[in-house]
Amino acid sequence: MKIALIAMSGVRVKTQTLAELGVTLPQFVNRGKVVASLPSLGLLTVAALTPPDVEVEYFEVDDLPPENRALIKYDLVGISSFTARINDAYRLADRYRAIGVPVVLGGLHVTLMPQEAQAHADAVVVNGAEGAWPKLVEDFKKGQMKPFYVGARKGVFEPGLYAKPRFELLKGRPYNRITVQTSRGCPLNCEFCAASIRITDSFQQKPVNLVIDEIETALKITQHPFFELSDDNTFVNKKWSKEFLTAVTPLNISWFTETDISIADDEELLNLLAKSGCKQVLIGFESPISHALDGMNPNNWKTCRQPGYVDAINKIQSRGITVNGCFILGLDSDTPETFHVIKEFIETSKLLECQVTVMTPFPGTPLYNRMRAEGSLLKDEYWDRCTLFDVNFTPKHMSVAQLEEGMMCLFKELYNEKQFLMRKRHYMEIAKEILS
Ligand code: B12
Repeated sequence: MKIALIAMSGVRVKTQTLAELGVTLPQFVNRGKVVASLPSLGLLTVAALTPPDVEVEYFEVDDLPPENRALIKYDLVGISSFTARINDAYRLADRYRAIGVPVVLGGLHVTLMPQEAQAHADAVVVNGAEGAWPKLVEDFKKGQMKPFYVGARKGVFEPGLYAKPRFELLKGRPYNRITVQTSRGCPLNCEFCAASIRITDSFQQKPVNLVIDEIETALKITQHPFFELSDDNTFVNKKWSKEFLTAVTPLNISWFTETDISIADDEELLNLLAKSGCKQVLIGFESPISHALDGMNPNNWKTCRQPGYVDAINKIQSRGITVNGCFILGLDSDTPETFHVIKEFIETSKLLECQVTVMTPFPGTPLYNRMRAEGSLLKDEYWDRCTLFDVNFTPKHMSVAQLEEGMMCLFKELYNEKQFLMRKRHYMEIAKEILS
């Protein structure tokens, strides 16, 4: 038996002017090119959960010939997609089914919209593939595959459920970056968050020895890869974090991850981080305006932390770790003046990099449900606009056009060579201090 696993990868933006202008700006393109080639860790995990007597092949959808009939030789096709490309995924699934190849759909979007996905699949898997995929394959072999499987929402890193992603499926492919996951979920529980928090009941942490083993395995397959941890928030558990940083340091790798500003409170952690090969941390500041953060987290965590943003950036960057600060445009209290405030903050805080995106109601998030109830979604199920760059709702204190234009202007102001050189110069001043 042979299974084809297909990743709907790549970066996306729907709005034509944005595609032409916004995301063709220098810096944006650079980052886009680098990350666009990231493999699907979800499917490498699905592959690992497949019984060993079944052959598995991994594909990036954009590498497949337009007529995918070659894949007719596969007994089963599994497709993974995020929301932005789910309609492409459905079309692909429909094509396979039309030629008699059964299709299974899974992943973040499918978990949150299983009924929608069922219209395009022979079987749908919700939550993690752990706890569902092995059974599905066994059922399929017996000709008894069911239309719906429920995967695990906890214990996914524990024996019996955990499977080491099959990095060897990437051998010979041109990936220069590899993702490794150390945790699922995040206790901050931001209203807009559409990441792995939506497929887990509570924060789940992978034991350090398993993470190190995965990195060592990936190192054997690709030449000097740069590692990206695909966590929602890596350093939630400070004890685990210190153990991990101590264990990863001797591997001599370069890596990047996503976290929150609480790491700046812990000198010991920052020292370990600086030695560990971590080059950059991505932090969701969301807004430099305190009241704009009200109600974002159940306990207003980000509002309370906002006064400490600049100090935290200084502390982290002064260790030689750059901070990529994330900001959201179109928050409830944002007005046309907000764009300027964000630009000012990015400049004065001396962030080396910034990622500015538009507020996006992804399916299954409390934000989506609230906006739907308030009637502010431009269209129900506007999935191809769930890219973080395309506006798909009416902001409270701006028109859609004002938000789009403000975003476009801000992009031009931030993502140009002059700004980047300025940010780099700021950072080099810090770096000189570290060396002296
Ligand atoms: C790495 C990453 C990427 C890589 C993706 C590589 C890939 N093909 O997977 C790249 C850089 C290409 C990327 C692109 C984009 N991304 Co991205 N990305 C991530 C990131 C950081 C980690 C994802 C990951 O590896 N998770 C770990 C794996 C193990 O989890 P998983 O995929 O959920 O898989 C598990 C289950 O879902 C299930 N499963 C998954 N697929 C399948 C399939 C089958 C058949 C089965 C049975 C089970 C199953 O089993 C797996 C194991 O348990 C997340 C943020 C985060 N912290 O999660 C954002 C995230 C997924 N990205 C996001 C977005 C918005 C985008 C873009 C739209 C950005 C853009 N404008 O271009 C594009 C997507 C475009 C597209 N092609 O659709 C959002 C998606 C939200 C959503 N609901 O859609 C996230 C959550 C970030 C955020 N800010 O909200 N991204």
